[in-house]
Amino acid sequence: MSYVDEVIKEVVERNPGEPEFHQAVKEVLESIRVVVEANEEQFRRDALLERLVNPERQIKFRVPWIDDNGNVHVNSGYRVQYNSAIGPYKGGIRLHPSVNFGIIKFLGFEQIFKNSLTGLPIGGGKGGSDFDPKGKSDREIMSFCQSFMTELCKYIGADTDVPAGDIGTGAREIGYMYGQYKRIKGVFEGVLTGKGLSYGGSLARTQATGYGLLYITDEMLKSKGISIEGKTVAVSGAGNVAIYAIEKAQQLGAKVVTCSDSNGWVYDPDGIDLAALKEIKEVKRARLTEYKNYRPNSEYHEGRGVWSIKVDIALPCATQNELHLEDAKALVKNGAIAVCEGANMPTTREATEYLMENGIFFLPGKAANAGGVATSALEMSQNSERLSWSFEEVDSKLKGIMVGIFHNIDNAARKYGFEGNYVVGANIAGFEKVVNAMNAQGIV
Ligand code: NDP
Ligand code: 2IT
Repeated sequence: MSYVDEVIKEVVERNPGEPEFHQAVKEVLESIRVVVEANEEQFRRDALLERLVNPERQIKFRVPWIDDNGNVHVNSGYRVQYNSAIGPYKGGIRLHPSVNFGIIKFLGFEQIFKNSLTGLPIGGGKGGSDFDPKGKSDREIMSFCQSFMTELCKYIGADTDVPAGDIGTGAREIGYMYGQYKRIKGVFEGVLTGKGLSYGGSLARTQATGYGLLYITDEMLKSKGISIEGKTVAVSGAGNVAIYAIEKAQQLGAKVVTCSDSNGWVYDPDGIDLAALKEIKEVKRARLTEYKNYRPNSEYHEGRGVWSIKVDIALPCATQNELHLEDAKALVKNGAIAVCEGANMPTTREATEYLMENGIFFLPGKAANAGGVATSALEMSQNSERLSWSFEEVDSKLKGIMVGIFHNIDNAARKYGFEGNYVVGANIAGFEKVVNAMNAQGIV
């Protein structure tokens, strides 16, 4: 059995019941097979792949908190410090009832290669809790966040591990967590990113993932001689990534006709009304059923279906495994040209293969959504020098990074004979820097 297959087998056997983690490891290791085979003797000797797939450290802790009626609840908190070869652990905190070690490990593993692709000095990590923020009052959110940070603060720091937002964690949660960290540790340092602008946050971090997704999509299309202007776009999700993906797509002259949340989806043939969407989601924290009150011509559908609309470009921006084989078939049938992942691993393996086999340009999340963490790294730089850069400065750096990522993964794919396969290109390009650093630092 080849070294890659041996390690995949071991990961599946040793991590039972964690299908998302298996999926992420399989995709990466199979993509880098050509590099591993060229160095098989040395990699085996140094157990390079075993060290890559086993997190440096994983922490699970109890999070007790009190609701508004005085009832005590206990959730689980997680932090996986995956790989620090190229910098301090960096990655978001997900608050969602589905969170378990398998989910956090899949996200942390992806984060290693994504962070490497940014070209900035950040290692890979991820954290979260099975706490469900939906329907909770501000005070309950604060109670949870303070308890979560009371334990997490023992393991993080500006030079060791720097968490940020992800599903269920936005500016409000980061604020409460930051306040508690500062109170316990007594230091004002850049220990979290995605902070508010008045206490060390970076301009453009809120927009960064969505904007970055459009910058790299635009660059990829340009490389094929295609303009994004006038194209029709389907977006899934209605959170941080989706909203700012829609905003930048509209600024670039595209028409976005869908968005979704976990209950249903909206089709607005005239183009999504972004001000209405922001008010529903960012101000009222309400459901998408409200969208019709603002736009009587739009349709609201319960359940799945966002990929059934005829569009040129699909941007999945909600969650993992949300774009299935049947969705890929519908997109191909409807003449789509590109699928670019704003979320982490939103496209199933079978759907990804079907899309690429049918000539769809496919940008994987670890390249396409890297703008968020890249801008987090820029926030860390600003915190270190105790300065704040202008929106234009951060945004132009973000754009440069996304354009750079596209050419880096495009070149890596070509170099190894997989021209146009950006999954292979992203995994190899991300891996090469990490492996180089791991080799230089010895068996640790
Ligand atoms: P938000 O919490 O702001 O929004 C998530 C959106 O996705 C909501 O509309 C939510 O609907 C929907 N959603 C979440 N879980 C599910 C589910 N199981 N089924 C259907 N819909 C779901 O999160 P973000 O926008 O920050 O994150 C979205 C994706 O982007 C995630 O995969 C995240 O890991 C990834 N990402 C985020 C970055 C960031 O900077 N925030 C950076 C890079 C990637 P509902 O409200 O009903 O739950
Ligand atoms: O998946 C991701 O890259 C994020 N949730 C952002 C992580 C970060 O540290 O900004």
